[in-house]
Amino acid sequence: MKINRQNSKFVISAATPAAFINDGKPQIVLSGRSNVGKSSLINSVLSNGKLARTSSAPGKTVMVNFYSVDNKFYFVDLPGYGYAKRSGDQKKQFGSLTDSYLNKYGSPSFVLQLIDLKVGPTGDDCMMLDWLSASGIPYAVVATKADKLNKTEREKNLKALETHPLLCNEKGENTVKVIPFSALKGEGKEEVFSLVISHISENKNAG
Ligand SMILES: Nc1nc2c(ncn2[C@@H]2O[C@H](COP(=O)(O)OP(=O)(O)OP(=O)(O)O)[C@@H](O)[C@H]2O)c(=O)[nH]1
Ligand SMILES: [Mg+2]
Repeated sequence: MKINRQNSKFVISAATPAAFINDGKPQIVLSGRSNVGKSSLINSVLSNGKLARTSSAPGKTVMVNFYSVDNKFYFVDLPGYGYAKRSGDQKKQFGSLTDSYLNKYGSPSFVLQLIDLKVGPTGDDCMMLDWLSASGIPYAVVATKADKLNKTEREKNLKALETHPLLCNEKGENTVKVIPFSALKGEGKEEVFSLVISHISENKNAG
């Protein structure tokens, strides 16, 4: 499938489930804690530095943002979880918006679950991984900010992630793809894009 990444645009910031897009086109979802690099991944993979708003202050993405890629699929940027400075009410609101999208009113086709390679999976990340494995939605893990680690740390943390019980079967064999990624260096962006395209193409054939 030929996709022109240059032809991508922001479509809508959904603050309520009524504003979610449900037009049958595949929706590739970015999930992960605040500041893990979800918006940066969208910009990097689409080679469009300004498309998704990023910030060193966590909690930038507070609504469900839809980006159309060449009119063929959407990137869906979910609000990050685990941001302590939000008020209780805000946390509930963001949590419920994400919950509405994933569980009820959204149309997730494929989830890219982002985990900071240096930090490793947090409690919230594990909850998401647990939920994903039960959801039936296909997903992969993207290990972000790989540029922050030296070679030894990187190998060690990648291995720990790939052998994490939530990413393995009962035999301890890895079952969920883990892609090392750096928005800063551009590492992994073609692999992530290929994965997205192959998912979309497969579904086209199936449907
Ligand atoms: N070193 C490094 N920094 C990165 C990378 N990706 C993102 N960052 C930085 O991490 C910070 C957060 O990035 P965002 O892309 O805004 O993170 P987010 O997951 O969208 O955050 P929320 O919108 O708050 O949920 C920014 O300061 C980015 O510049 C990376 O690959 N390497
Ligand atoms: Mg963001």
